Amino acid sequence: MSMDKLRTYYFGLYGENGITQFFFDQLMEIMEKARAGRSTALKKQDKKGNDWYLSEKMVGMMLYLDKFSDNLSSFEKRIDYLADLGVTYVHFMPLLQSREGQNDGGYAVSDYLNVDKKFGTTEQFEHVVDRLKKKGIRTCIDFVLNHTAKEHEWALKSRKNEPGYEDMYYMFDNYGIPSEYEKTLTEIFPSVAPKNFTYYEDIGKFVMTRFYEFQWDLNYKNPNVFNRIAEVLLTLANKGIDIFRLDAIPYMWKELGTSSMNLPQVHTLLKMYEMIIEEVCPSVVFLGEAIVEPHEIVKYFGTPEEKECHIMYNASLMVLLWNSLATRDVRLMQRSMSIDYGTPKDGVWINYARCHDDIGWGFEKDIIRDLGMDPEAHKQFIIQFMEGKFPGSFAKGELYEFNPETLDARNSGTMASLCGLEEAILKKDRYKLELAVKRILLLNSVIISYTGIPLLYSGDEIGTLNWWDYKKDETIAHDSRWLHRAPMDWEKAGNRHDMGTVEGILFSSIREMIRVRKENPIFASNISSIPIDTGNKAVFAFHREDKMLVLANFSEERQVVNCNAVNWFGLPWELHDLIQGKTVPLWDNIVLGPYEYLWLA
Ligand code: OTU
Repeated sequence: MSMDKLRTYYFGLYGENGITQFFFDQLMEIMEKARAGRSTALKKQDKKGNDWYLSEKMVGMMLYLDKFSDNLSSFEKRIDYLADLGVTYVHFMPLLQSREGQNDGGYAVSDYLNVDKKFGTTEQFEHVVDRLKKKGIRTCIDFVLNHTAKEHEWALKSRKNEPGYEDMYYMFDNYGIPSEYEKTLTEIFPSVAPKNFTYYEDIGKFVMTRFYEFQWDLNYKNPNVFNRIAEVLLTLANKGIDIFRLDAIPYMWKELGTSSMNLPQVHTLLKMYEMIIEEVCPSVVFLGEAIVEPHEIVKYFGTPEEKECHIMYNASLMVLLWNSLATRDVRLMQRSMSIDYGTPKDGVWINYARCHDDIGWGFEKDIIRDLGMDPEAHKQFIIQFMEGKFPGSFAKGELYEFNPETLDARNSGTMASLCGLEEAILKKDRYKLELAVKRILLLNSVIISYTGIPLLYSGDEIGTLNWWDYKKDETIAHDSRWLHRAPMDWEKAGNRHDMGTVEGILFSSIREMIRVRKENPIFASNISSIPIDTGNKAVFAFHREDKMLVLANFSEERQVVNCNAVNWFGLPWELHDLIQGKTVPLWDNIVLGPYEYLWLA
């Protein structure tokens, strides 16, 4: 049944002709081979399906292997650390073989089928996946499918026009078509990698390079590319990977005269890949990476009948959390999060506060105007606040992709430094330190309790500060995202059970939130979070389908919430805070201390 559908989509995209038939037959063979190669253990896992990703037990951590533990063999010794925190899935940032020198943190893959030699061997990786699984931890890897390194075998052979490698990339003999494309394409890295094409003198060709020059965009208009990526995907899935993070999916299809982002054909490609995994390895899920407008992000879930990605990044919540901290005003978050973009019931959000990328300030402009503010002026405020330049700002960060003409920018920085920990330590200010710790915990309290999967960024659980040393390495000094890609400080991590240290307070408090979450089915991803207007602009509140009420004070002042504002289930006499264990009377005003959060049930 689903193969008929796959066929329809495939021929719909590539045309009803003999060539398409040839590649479709080839795809069937690829799938057949992968099915045969799937281990008994994985087949057993497949029988249980893939709804495991909806569980309240899901808690992720993303990490760069080299930053976290140098390599795969030393990683094994760190598995207990992850288990101690309560992590149930690990997202390995790009670990497949990437090009030498600059490689955008591994996002320039030169061999999809092997783990980067600097980390160890592919067999070692399979062993790690197995060890993790035995500890109840699933594996997620980055799958960079929009582009390859220019040194990838496919690219090298395409350069020489070898048979079987034609048209795998966007290559042009002159600047005619590229110049037409440039009219409507945006620049993704305007300052460090401007424009979207690169001219290579030795072959006399212009190649589409939307990201860095060394990242060549794959041409999905060619069914050969579709098939080869399918083959890679299934081969990796057979190594026991549970979650594929599909990188940069909005860019996968390009059309002249368009922005070549979020085009309908991208959705067709993703639907087909989903049908393929559903058929061959049904326990595997896709995490889609599309940091675009919320109404576009939601489309990447597909529909219940025709799924695309099972999990998507909740970029809006992330941006709004930082906005709320800076302004001490949660109204933009409350209103934006109340908009129903039509998330399907089995579409799950990844809730995160920081990741390896910059923070780009995509807000709902109409709501900002409605709140009486000017969207452009507000954006300038937040950019300067996060850089630490705005008077009174607690944050310490850097600009990313600053545009001197428009003054537009994104921001870099670690969670701790953006929350004020770096400033507090520099100024040796105990009060500031306390507030910074509270801010970090507050952000965690929302991402761990809000509907979706919480994803921690390695190092944030012990308050890692900005890594200014990246400026000393000339291969990365131009890219401020490295400010928040610090090596793990294992000495500091050693303090994680010592409540007299910042690391101890952060680690144990986050661990406790994770523990509570995992024990309580209220936190499953099919139970929605519904934001509530508390009447107090500093307090964010939401309920989880009447089963739980969460309150979070985004200011350093004591705040009072009128109990009638949260009277959503007939107001019981009192509720209990799942974290602090205290009883909160609901017949009276609710008082929250500075940055306090309550998980009331
Ligand atoms: C992703 O990000 C990765 O997260 C980055 O680390 C990579 O550099 C990049 O792809 C290239 O592989 O533009 O600023 O909507 O947000 O794909 C980051 C998707 C990016 C983009 C995203 C991209």
